Amino acid sequence: MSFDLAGQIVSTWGFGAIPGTAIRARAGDILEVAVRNDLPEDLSIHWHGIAIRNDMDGVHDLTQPPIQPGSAFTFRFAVPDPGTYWFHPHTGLQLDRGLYAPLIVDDPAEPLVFDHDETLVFDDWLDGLGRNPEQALVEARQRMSSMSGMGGMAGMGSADTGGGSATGMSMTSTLLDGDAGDVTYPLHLVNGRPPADRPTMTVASGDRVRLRLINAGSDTAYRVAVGGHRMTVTHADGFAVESVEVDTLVLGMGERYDVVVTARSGAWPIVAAAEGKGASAEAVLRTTDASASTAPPVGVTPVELAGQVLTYNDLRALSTVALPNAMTDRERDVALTGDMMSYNWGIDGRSFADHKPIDVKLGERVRLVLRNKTAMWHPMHLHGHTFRIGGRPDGPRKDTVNVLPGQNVIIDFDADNPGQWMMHCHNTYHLESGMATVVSYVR
Ligand SMILES: [Cu+2]
Repeated sequence: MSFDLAGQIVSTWGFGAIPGTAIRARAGDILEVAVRNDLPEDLSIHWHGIAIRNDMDGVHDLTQPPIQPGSAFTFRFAVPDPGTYWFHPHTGLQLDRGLYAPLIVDDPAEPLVFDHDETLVFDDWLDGLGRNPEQALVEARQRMSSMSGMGGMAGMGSADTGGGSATGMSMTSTLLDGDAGDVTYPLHLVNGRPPADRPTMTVASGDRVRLRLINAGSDTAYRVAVGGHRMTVTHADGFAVESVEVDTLVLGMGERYDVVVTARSGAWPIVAAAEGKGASAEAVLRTTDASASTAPPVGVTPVELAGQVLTYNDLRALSTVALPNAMTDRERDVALTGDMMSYNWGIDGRSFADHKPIDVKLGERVRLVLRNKTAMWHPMHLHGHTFRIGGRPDGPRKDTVNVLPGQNVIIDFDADNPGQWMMHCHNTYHLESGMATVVSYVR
């Protein structure tokens, strides 16, 4: 499909629009989605964050055969939990084109009060702007091997000083504790639109606006803020948390947050800064009583971006969605590994092609300790389950968690959804380079 980036027309892949049209359902619904593959290569669709039946999870050659070019597949599955989810391919580097869309599951007994319900999808864009994702992977490999030749990866020893720059060799972030990413992007998008064509939301002054924030990027964490406003975080990866107010928050790839802002009179920038990359995706929140000539300048940096940033420690699961107390039945370490020279990312020192599954049994409470042995952060995603992070009883429920260099993160979940489930880094380039394994139900 052709895609208009503020006047630059590129040829890319998408679900008819970029982002694809959101799918909206109610918790408990059975969803039926007919997918026809008009691409020249195999396709698979993964329903990110949904506790789905395994044979609909959309991981080719693990849960089902790929959808071949010219053929079709109809997904049919229940959506048990309300929340903000999304869907995307699970094949190659397809996600770094335009193949992504929101999947919003409404709560029939929604306790949250708001006047507007808006979804903002952030994405790092390079396809058609001088290169494509396959070329970007080649560049990332070269960048890494040249750094290894210089005596180590960027961020080694956490000696970075923060800031960040758009140049490939020094994409660093204090918040990410070092190397911010492997890939440079010419554009960052909100709902498929670059800053030069930023979207505007118009609301009445005083309205409560629910923003569903989704990071559909491939190699970029976004630091998000609304100029002139604090944000009340209400949900993490679709699951409710005790409300917490912050100035800004960071989304790794695959993460979602729902926040509520009470609109102040005026025209305000919504900025998703590409963490450590010196560029942003932008939108505008405008109230109906703002004068028509008022608009924040493109490229503005709201002070809130440098304000109080949400941490995982700030998040407490609402008691209604907290993981029940239980003894751990099975615990094991999971090492996040990488051979920087050859850009072979892996888990427990193995590439996915050579992976050893993490065996679990139905009914077990499972604890995995994710140990990042590399000098780069990884947003780790588990399919089919929503784990609790941090090892504390009120830890937030999530399906994707950022693990910083050298950091250990505990995830706990109930093995209550039998099947073969991918667990992988949601950096598209790390996944394609082997950073994945399988949580495998065994008898
Ligand atoms: Cu990774």
